[in-house]
Amino acid sequence: MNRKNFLKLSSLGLSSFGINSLPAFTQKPIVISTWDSGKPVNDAAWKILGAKGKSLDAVEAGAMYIEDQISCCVGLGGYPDRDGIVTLDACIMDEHANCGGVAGLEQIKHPIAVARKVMERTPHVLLVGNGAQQFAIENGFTKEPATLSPDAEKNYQEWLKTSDYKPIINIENKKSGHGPFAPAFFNDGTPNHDTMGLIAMDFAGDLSGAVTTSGMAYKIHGRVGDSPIIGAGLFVDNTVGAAASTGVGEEVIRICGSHLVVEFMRQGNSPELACKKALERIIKRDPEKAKSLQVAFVAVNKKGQYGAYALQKGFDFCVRSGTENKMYSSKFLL
Ligand code: SD4
Repeated sequence: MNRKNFLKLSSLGLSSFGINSLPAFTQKPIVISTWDSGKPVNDAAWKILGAKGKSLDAVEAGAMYIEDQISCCVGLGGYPDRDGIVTLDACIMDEHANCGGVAGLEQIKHPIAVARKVMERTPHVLLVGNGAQQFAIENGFTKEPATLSPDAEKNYQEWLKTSDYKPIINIENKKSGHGPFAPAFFNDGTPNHDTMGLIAMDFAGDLSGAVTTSGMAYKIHGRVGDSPIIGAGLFVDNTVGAAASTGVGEEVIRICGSHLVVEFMRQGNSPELACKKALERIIKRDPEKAKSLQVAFVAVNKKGQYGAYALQKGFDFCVRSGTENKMYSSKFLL
């Protein structure tokens, strides 16, 4: 940015490297996370990034932070499937394209940490169901009771009255009372979203990402969304950038969403434009259907430029770097 432009921005009170701007230097470290619940998640990741730690450790720490919030819809406090069982999905990926995931994992508090163990201790990428649980226990994780959080129990009982599976736009979002999707924040201030995706670049310039979720509430038992699937819910290419998704996972899987966002960045698009172009694929396939659902992406490139886009209004994301610690409302298409 030249001096004239810098002065122009300053006189408008705008940051020279806020949202959508392109810093001339590489902005690192940096962490970007989905939804308004991302702020404390970023803070947890920042403890590692700010101390020159690795992005892989940072994204795992951020995901574990939210999995620990038992009254939150990520992790064991999340909403159950239609049989009343909480099944968790997670994945993690580092700068070497090492990756691991778990799907349909029951009664284990930290699916993201199990995903990392799958990455580090097995020749595989994805473990599911009983096998994933058995692997977790063999690797030192404790089997937790199969009880629902009070909020999940209350909402599940309510849902059983109609047993209607109808994801609502921004389901995770805003104070809808009950139904599949409870308030954005509980009375004690605990955030309530059912998916946390975060992507980070560390001091060394290495990218990693993590996603953890209880998945769509009241799904069919055994249903797996985009979140634990590398290329759908998360993708990292250390030469290009990283992306993560949230929203109706089936639509993300159909377009290999996060991989597609990274490929659009590889073609020279900004992170924001890359997210937008991926969403346009969803709209193009079925414009009518797209009107009734939410999908959103966050992305970061190797310069630390970041961006996000959503199908619908109401998606927020959080950014923490050496120069900012903020929540932004994403642009949207429909
Ligand atoms: C899923 N993508 O299981 C997740 C749900 C989600 O915010 O992101 N909700 O399909």
